[in-house]
Amino acid sequence: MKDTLQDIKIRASQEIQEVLESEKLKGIQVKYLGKKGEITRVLRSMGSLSKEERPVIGNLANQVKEEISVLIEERKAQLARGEKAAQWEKERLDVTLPGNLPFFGQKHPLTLVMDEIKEIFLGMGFTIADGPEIETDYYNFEALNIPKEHPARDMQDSFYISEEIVLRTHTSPVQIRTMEKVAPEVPLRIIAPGKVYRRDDDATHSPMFHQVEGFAVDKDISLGDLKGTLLLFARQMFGKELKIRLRPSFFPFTEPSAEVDISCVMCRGEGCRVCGQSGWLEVLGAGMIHPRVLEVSGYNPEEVTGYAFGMGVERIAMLKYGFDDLRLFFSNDLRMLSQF
Ligand code: 2NM
Repeated sequence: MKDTLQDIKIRASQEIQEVLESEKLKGIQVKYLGKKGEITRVLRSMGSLSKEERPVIGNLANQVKEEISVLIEERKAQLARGEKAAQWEKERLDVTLPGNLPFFGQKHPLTLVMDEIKEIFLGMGFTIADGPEIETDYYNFEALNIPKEHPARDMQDSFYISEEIVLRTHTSPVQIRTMEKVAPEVPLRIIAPGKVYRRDDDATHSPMFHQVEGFAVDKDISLGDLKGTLLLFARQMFGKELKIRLRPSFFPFTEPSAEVDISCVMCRGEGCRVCGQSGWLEVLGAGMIHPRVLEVSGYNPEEVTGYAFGMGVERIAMLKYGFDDLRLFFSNDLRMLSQF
């Protein structure tokens, strides 16, 4: 029996060492130490032993049982350490790896041009103002000296919400609202960028488009101030060498009024397809603010004067980026958008 116990001890310790998964240790424990295990079987068969041998074999059996138990516990702990390490290795987080860069998108070309225009005027001391896109007839037309019979007031040309409420057709109402708030304080230098709405829809007209209008009010503001300001703007926007010219025109809210041309950005004034061989591109409308507009806004036209100008952002962007169809700006085509 001694030999049997020795043999059990040797086989058990060998099996325990060879086991690679802690799960399988349970099977070994049952096989040797369980109720029907090998040690138990030896203890049960001790009836055949002599009185003297019984305690000797009993002690030895308990000793072997204890030893196997200890070996199992040790091996269990050893395997658990290894399994934990393997788990950690599998889930290891390497914080030095480069991250996954998310898709950021980029600014729309109209936003880029709008930002650039704002930046230029901010640099010249202008402040940015905004106002509602849904306007009253008064701010959109009446205060701007646009008479009842003017074609802009026709349902064919403007989007009406009701008889008195209209989608603004220009950002000029922002200028009126600003003057009303500030008058009679001077000087005043404001630009009003934003969306405007007109009932037009073709390759060069969209029912929604963007404008930046600006104005200055002070004592002794002259047409020369206007021309100098617009020349500085045009040169920062399109190039140092360029020239501008003012041609007589008409707007109800300015007197005198002018169309402002810049020398062609494609041919530098030589004449080409873009400028229709004239060497000039029309990019702005401008003029001296009509005395009646100053008056309804709270200024005394005997004491102060002002200039005002307005430009279509889409037109500027088309010239800057060489677009020939304005609908490209609004078609959400990533082949175009991803180039900016
Ligand atoms: C233009 C052309 C000329 C303009 C006038 C005013 C106001 F409110 F001060 F009278 N704001 N903007 C103006 C003048 C706009 O756009 C082509």
